[in-house]
Amino acid sequence: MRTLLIYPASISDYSNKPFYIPAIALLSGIIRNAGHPTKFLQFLTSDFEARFSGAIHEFNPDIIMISINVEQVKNAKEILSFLNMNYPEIKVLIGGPQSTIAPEEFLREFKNIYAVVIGFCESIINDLLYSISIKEYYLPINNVWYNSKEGTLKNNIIYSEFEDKPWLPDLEVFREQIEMIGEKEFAKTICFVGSRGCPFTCTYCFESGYAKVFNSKNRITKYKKVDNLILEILHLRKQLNFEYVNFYDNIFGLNKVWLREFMEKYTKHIGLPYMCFNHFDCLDDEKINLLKESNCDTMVLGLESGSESLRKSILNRHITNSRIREVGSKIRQAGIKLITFNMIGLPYETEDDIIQTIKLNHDLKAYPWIYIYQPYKYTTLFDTCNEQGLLYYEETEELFKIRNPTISEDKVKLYFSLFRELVKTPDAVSLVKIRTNECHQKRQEKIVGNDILPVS
Ligand code: B12
Ligand code: SF4
Repeated sequence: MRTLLIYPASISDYSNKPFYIPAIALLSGIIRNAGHPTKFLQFLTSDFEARFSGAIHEFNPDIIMISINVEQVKNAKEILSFLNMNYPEIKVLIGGPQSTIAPEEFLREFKNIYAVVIGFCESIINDLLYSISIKEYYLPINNVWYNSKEGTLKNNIIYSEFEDKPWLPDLEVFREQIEMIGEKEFAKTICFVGSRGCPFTCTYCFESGYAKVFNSKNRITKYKKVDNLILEILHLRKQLNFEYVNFYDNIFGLNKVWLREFMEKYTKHIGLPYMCFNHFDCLDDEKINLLKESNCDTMVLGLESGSESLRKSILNRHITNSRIREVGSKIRQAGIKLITFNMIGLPYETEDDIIQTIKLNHDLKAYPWIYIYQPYKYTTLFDTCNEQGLLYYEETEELFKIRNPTISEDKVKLYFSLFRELVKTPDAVSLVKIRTNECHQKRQEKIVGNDILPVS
């Protein structure tokens, strides 16, 4: 089963450089371990046809696997159309965050897709390869939906546990990419996950959509055995001399018992400095100490908005600003660098809300990552914006955007471009702030279910 693995270009590619992709490393590791050859193509631009045809002729794959996230949909769909036209005989399998949230959209649009894997793939890939090798194409495998002549064949969807054994990532599959940018550069993006899932359902995040896909009751955070995580890191370290580790769990070390064991074993066997994502509401003194002692040097935390009421009513994030300040100062005292995720241009956001976000970042002495809110289909906030008539489709960018009744798009763009400078010198806000009546529209609130949502 010769398998060609594809990572399509992203529409907002920021780096234009190849990087380590954990899902590809994992897939290739599983497939090679079962004795099948793999090859990987990462497209950095949408201009893929010549390279793709060349790779197909040279490698002659039986199966093509495409990993898709939301920013890659446009390019993934171009690739799927191209395959449909030119190589309809090759089995195409898709997976990743976007095919998990929208499996039917892909299966409906592209009849050449053989199957979609919904969620995590570790325990599935070998069964699928086996079913293809014995030409029993529609075996009932959890989390796999097939395209068949009779329509979509759906199997059960479960939020699977990590398996007891380690699945070792394959680095060899990135050989071309490593040669392109050099080992030192490639080593900077090495990353791992120790858990998956999230106990929260922030409205703008895909976790709010996954709660529907997986049935929220079963969506409890799952943890990898610490020993297996350590084995994975050691396995890659033998092949590549990376000096820094990135942990990509949604909330790293959410479970304190797991974090204690991690601290002990990571310190003993690895010890490299690392960054992780975390959550202001999930950190206490002991956890911050455990993170520091295990050599965490940077934490990335979602602040999103400095306006407590907006955070609560629009984003379903219930933490207070005083708690954020308290936790932020403990992180700083521990000597850990603090990076925050921030969004502006949120539905019903006012200029004053943006200024609160700037000031809170300043007080936290955080380095802010700033984004303009992008409503993503299949999230709860997208549905709310849609119901309230705020959405429009921007043809040129092929994206949904919001028409905000409380602030203009130009003003949001202005704050976006000045955001980092204003966090450094928030007094300069008064120079930027041009008072118009648009920013004083008062937000009213009503309660819908458990969430408090705004009325226009
Ligand atoms: C790290 C990260 C980033 C990093 C990326 C760094 C990098 N170089 O890769 C940064 C911060 C830059 C980033 C940016 C963005 N991200 Co991000 N990010 C993540 C995060 C935290 C980890 C991703 C990861 O590597 N996971 C570990 C791997 C092993 O898991 P995985 O990729 O999901 O793969 C598993 C399965 O999906 C499946 N699988 C994957 N591919 C395939 C393919 C096949 C064929 C099969 C069978 C199975 C399969 O198998 C794997 C193992 O079980 C996730 C959330 C999370 N914890 O997963 C969000 C996440 C992927 N990001 C998300 C988003 C929305 C974004 C942004 C669009 C945000 C923004 N507005 O700018 C950008 C887009 C960037 C881009 N250019 O594409 C969403 C994507 C949702 C979606 N529907 O696609 C996620 C899920 C967060 C969320 N809950 O909303 N992100
Ligand atoms: S805490 Fe983070 S990962 Fe969890 S739902 Fe909120 S934004 Fe998503």
